Amino acid sequence: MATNILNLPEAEYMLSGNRACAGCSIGIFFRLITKAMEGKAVFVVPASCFTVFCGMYPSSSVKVPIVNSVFPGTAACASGIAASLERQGRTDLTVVAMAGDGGTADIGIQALSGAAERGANMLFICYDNEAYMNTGTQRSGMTPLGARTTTTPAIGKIQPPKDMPAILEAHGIPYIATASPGFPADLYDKAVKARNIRGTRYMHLNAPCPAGWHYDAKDTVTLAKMAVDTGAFILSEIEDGVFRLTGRSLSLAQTGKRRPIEEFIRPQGRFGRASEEDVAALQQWVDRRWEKAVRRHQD
Ligand SMILES: Cc1ncc(C[n+]2csc(CCOP(=O)(O)OP(=O)(O)O)c2C)c(N)n1
Ligand code: SF4
Ligand SMILES: [Mg+2]
Repeated sequence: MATNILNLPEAEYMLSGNRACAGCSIGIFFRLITKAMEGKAVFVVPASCFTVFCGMYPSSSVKVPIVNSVFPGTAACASGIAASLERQGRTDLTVVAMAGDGGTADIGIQALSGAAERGANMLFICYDNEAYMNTGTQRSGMTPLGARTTTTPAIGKIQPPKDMPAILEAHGIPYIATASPGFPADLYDKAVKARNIRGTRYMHLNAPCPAGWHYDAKDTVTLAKMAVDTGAFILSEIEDGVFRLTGRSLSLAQTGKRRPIEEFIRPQGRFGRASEEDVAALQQWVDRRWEKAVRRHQD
């Protein structure tokens, strides 16, 4: 039976009450990922909103072990834990490094690259809320073109974000996936698949953030869906080097019913000063990536 939100496992690994802002997407995908792991995982987490979400010892909002690592060393710490568990024959446990975009694409990138090159047996998940949110919304290497942050306050960021899945693909790892909290079954299925593969696996999650993107907390899922419907975020997998579109992105490629980027950015205050030209530049960037992804899927 295909996975849908009604037949997800019922066991919960999150407790009620955590320190995230109202409407934060972290709780949505962490809940799905822990269900996919059946709670049999050790999480390694650097400084980020996710650390705050989990709480400070001795209180916690989660039922799985969390190791807090130094900011640049998440993948190195996870590799060491994976090697130690392997030595002890604990093949039942998955090591999941989970970092923000700053902790993945900027500050954590050398440790991640080293671990991927060594083939460390771990799942690295980047939840991408597109800025350094925990410290007050500073620009990161993943902040999109035109988005205002506290360090790009006037006209917004003038560079497009890095392509992290492409960077990981260049390491030749066996599994890479992108996923969104707006499409929970797709996210859950990819986490299950990643769990069952050996070596370094990478997932990149779109992570809407009401506090930093400046939208109403009730609209997180709507915005997550809109990111995919406009092609600003593309759902895909790269398995043993073979790229394919998945879920909603695949059906959009088949129907040609992708929405204009304006519908995704207008509800967000961070794009509040975007001019017609800025919107056109962003649309062009989205179109180029979309067309490349559709061509790759068809190859
Ligand atoms: C080496 C180091 N530099 C800076 C910080 C301060 N710091 C803590 S959390 C954070 C932001 C993290 O951003 P990101 O990884 O995107 O996660 P998010 O907060 O957005 O969830 C920063 C800069 C730190 N703890 N350690
Ligand atoms: S700042 Fe954003 S990512 Fe961080 S807890 Fe608040 S809503 Fe979540
Ligand atoms: Mg971030």
